Amino acid sequence: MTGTVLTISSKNYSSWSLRGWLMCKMAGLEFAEEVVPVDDPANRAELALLSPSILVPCLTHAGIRVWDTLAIGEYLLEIKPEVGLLPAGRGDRARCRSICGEMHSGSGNLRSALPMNLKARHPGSKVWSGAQADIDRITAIWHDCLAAHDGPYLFGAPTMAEAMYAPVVTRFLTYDVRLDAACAAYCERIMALPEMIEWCRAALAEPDELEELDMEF
Ligand SMILES: N[C@@H](CCC(=O)N[C@@H](CS)C(=O)NCC(=O)O)C(=O)O
Repeated sequence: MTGTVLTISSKNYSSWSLRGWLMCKMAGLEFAEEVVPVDDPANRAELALLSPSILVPCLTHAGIRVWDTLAIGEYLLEIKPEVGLLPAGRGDRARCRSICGEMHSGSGNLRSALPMNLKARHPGSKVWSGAQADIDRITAIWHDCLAAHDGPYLFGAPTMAEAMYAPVVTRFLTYDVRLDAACAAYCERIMALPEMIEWCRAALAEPDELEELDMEF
């Protein structure tokens, strides 16, 4: 495949693929998707050729390969500075980068206890205390940002923060996490984004769930 390509994996399970894909869509980048299924070990060899980290997402643009979601976000900022993937003011940009970084390197308990699975619904799920601490931190971030900018998104208009937190939104829905009105409304807003509708539709159309992937992924 030539031209601009985003290598991703399952739309049902791969939260990092969703983040990278949303960023590219939000930036208005024209790209082809290369979906590398992860259920076949042979695909790991193929993935190794496409993404040096053997992880997805990986963006190939103008002969340049960018792997790692935050690096893709920063690259998009360089090639599409006019799009506003980060908010306008320096302070808000710093805050946006900080909460994106916090998602990128943190919330490990949430990620392992509540793996992304768009097809699944677990009403009344019990959330253990480690994951609850991550949920409390994330909802505190959302409250601060929504209050500071009067919504409707974390920095007023959508930014890369929405892409970073979108998979968390889907987890809250999958695992029936109890949220207050402001956070529940924010989740609804994210799920109503046209890009999210497109992604979720494709995820639901994927072949049946793979039990072994019902874990941190
Ligand atoms: N820090 C990386 C994380 C990427 C990552 O963990 N990707 C997972 C999918 S969500 C992956 O590629 N897994 C492939 C595998 O385990 O074979 C990023 O920001 O892109």
